[in-house]
Amino acid sequence: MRRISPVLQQDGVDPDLISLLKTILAACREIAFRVSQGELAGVLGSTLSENVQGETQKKLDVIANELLKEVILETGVVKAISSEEEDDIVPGNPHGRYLVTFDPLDGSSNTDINSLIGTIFSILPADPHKDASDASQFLQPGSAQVAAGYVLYGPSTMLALTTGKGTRLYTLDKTYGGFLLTAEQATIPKYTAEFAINMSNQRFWEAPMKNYIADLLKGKEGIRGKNYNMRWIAAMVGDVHRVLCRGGIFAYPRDLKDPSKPDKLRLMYEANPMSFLVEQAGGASSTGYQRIMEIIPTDIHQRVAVILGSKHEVETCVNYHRNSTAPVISD
Ligand code: AFP
Repeated sequence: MRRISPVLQQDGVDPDLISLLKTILAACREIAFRVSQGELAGVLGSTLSENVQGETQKKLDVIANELLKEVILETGVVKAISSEEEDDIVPGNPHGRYLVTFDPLDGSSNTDINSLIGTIFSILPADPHKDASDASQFLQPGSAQVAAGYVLYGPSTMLALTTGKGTRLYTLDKTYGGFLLTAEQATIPKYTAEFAINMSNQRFWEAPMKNYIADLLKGKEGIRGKNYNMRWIAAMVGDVHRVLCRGGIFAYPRDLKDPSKPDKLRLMYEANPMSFLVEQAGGASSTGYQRIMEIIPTDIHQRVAVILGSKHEVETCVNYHRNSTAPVISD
């Protein structure tokens, strides 16, 4: 089985980017170890602080954030980082060629129940004309990403990675200490009969999503003509991993439960990197109204509605958004 460096070299990836990715993965291996120690390492439970998103920080959120921040800034190739757990961007080397955004621990509420969590990261090119402390340098569309990935801390620790030449899956070999290539090309099937959505928000969704899910629930007897199954891990990283492995549609749509916060997932830390991985695996990703990777961000902590996964299913859901009264099913 092949290690990461030769695979990336074969793809013609910039050596500085390869060494940056390896540094991020070294931090993730450390996070994987702390996660596996659980209560023994005293890392479970919450801190007394909140992050900029107004969410209570878990101890592991803080540990993972500090680990990643420190090693990424030490590489010397990074001009600045932006983390879900930091209020502001953190400047690095003024001459660095890359910007890194990350969610250090996605699904952190799962830590207390020993369930799936992960680290999501995205790498953007740095603009040589902007100052390292200028947050506007991060406001690039997802289509500008040069690499994106996640490390899933599950029964085995897995990496999904893209540099724009397909999405590959790697598994951490704890005996050797590195990630080994275990799926040359993740391929999301075009068709699916599985959806992932938090159904408890149903009454707060917009009409197109209500209509789309209502039609899925009608099963064989309804307009979709087949029975659908449902899954919900409450960690996007786990739900997207399932989609990469066997297809499906994952959605966190806009809802009016808290009108001051209609969208939940973060564009730069979650939606963009996951959209890049999903599109590179043959899937699709949209807000319902726009391809996610085409959104020009206006704020580093911006949130968006997310619908991603099997192409036909995402396109069908988008069609409901185009015409909320007459559902259109693409073939
Ligand atoms: P945390 O990282 O704050 O735990 O949030 C995880 C998440 O943003 C995303 O990974 C899940 O899909 C979603 O929240 C789960 O949300 P619900 O609480 O609605 O299940």
